[in-house]
Amino acid sequence: MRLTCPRLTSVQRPLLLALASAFCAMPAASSFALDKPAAPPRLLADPPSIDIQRGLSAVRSVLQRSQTKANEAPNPLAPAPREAVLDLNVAYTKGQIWNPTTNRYDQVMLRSYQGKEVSPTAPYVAPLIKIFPGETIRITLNNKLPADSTCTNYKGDVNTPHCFNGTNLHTHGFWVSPTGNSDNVLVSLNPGVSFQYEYNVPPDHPAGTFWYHPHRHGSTAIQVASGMAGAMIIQGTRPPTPTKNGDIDTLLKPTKAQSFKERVLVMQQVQYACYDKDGKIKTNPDKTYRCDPNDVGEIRNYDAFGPGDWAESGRYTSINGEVLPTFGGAKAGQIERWRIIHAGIRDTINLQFRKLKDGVSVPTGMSAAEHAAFVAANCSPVTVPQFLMAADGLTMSNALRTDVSTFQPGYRWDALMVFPTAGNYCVVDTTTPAAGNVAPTVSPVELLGVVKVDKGTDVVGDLTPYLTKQLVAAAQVNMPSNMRAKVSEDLLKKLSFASFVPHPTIKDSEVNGTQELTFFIDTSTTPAKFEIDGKPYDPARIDRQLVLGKVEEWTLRSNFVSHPFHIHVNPFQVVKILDPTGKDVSDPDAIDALGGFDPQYRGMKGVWKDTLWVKNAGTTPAGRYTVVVRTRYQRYIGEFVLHCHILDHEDQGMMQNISIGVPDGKGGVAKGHH
Ligand SMILES: [Cu+2]
Repeated sequence: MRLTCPRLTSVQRPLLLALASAFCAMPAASSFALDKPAAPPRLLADPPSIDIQRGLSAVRSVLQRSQTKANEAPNPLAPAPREAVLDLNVAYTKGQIWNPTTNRYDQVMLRSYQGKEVSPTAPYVAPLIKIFPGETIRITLNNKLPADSTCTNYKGDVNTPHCFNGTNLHTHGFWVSPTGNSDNVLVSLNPGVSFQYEYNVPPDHPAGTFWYHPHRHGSTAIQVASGMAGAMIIQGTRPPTPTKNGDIDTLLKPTKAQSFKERVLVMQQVQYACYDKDGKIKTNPDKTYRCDPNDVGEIRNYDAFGPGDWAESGRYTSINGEVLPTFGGAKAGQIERWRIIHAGIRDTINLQFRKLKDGVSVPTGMSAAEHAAFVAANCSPVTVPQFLMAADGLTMSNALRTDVSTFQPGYRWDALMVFPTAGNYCVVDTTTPAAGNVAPTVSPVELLGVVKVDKGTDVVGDLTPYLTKQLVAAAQVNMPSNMRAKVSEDLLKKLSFASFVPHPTIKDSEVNGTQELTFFIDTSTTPAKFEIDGKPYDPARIDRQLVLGKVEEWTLRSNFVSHPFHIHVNPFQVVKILDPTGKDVSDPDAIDALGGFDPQYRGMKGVWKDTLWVKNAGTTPAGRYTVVVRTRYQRYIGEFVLHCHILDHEDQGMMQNISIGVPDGKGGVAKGHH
């Protein structure tokens, strides 16, 4: 077998070069596990798109008909203009999940979203919903799960997981009303209940990558861990003008030179288990979960959502419901937009792309530990860089070039990818240090899939100038004539997307208030208490009364391990992230050649997000980082929540109610009188 050394297409650090030459020098015989047969490729597609009835097209068809039959009345059931209407059912679904360790599908029965669009072979990812700014989306959610007395007659602690068959819907990252029949997570849909949500997505809503999932306090984690999550994409059609920023989608439209292929990836961690007759989880001698051929995997309760349990289970992160898939349709030199969503709850994903040795396929029947050995032996240590262009759906002011992108639960990154030459590329979840990981232990290396790249135009040399040149060429074709020069000049300045950033930077002079928040897990009690600011969640308490129109600086900390902070409605902008010694690790230039930077925080300064890791390198205040963000309370009033996005922490109390009210003119909130 002939081995091809990876072409060094990017600026590489000396250490990586040394590793790469060692890799190239490796004899073919050291390739791992070549005696095992190759796994059948499961080609990955985007999640199935849901069938949306659109008012505009419905109106158009009525109009067309009226030209021929002038007297025909319009269909009263047709959606109104600018409405997108769809149905989602929630039910138990029998399906299968590929198990690379046993080299067969495991049968499973899990709560899931159902519909004719959902793939019968990969049902544990919800359908993709694509809409436009200015549309009203009506989603009828039908809870078809079986009756559950812990929803209707619950007497226990609100922070003990319960009502596993109760549900509701959250549009994560949407900038819409949090109340009434909009993005209101304080409603509960008990089994048998249907409810129509109405999301009025304003015409000035940013385009981008968002997602949806259940958010009923008490069952959020068990449902999301069953695969109940889907991508929600707001498609951008607004070009930038000299006075108004536009959608980056208008730059990334197909041209003769570039297709700008888009992919949607929903990454999930479905932690199903099979039970013996005594109700115990079946395991292998190495403690990984075992399902025998006639078993049906389930997620019965929260027992397995503890620290380290995900890695111990031996389960695999799935992408669009498939484990270890092959990504087809890529071509050398083509720029692709990858919309990547972390919809899992129990593991941090550190994504890397590395060339697979020529002639090597992924063997079947590898254990989790063997996966790490396979990656070490066969995936080049030289990474294909990712050019991150949107954080949590929101276009960034500059592309952030990185060898590894860190996904915490709830995070999204849109990455521009260019595979320089034909061949196969490993999609790797590389190791995470304990403080950077949900677990919180060092996470093992996992192979998530393989990208098959066909022959195209090879890119020789550094990818940054290539990408810049291609984007400038696209700007010449796709941008309005009065914006071509400006957009091109920006791109030539370190890949700046200045004309596409949706929210203006919050200046020091704008800030007129402060908030502080501290996560904590009190392990001195049994069960442990999951707290924010010293208190577990109380549905009857408003933890923060905020005033519409104010702009506040929030300081976020954790006194016990790390937690991803998520707030509904208004996104926030990162100001600084100080490590325990007071050093700001969010600067884009906080790099040194030996990895002396924090990959999950580098370049976060100035970035807009809705979910952010609040790190503590230990279990006491001494290990805590100080995360400073700013946010504007704009347009929407009402009660909503902030919480930890390790969703079993949320279900157990790591959540607060907040309320935004209309100002009374005296610094407080006006109350109506009757
Ligand atoms: Cu947490």
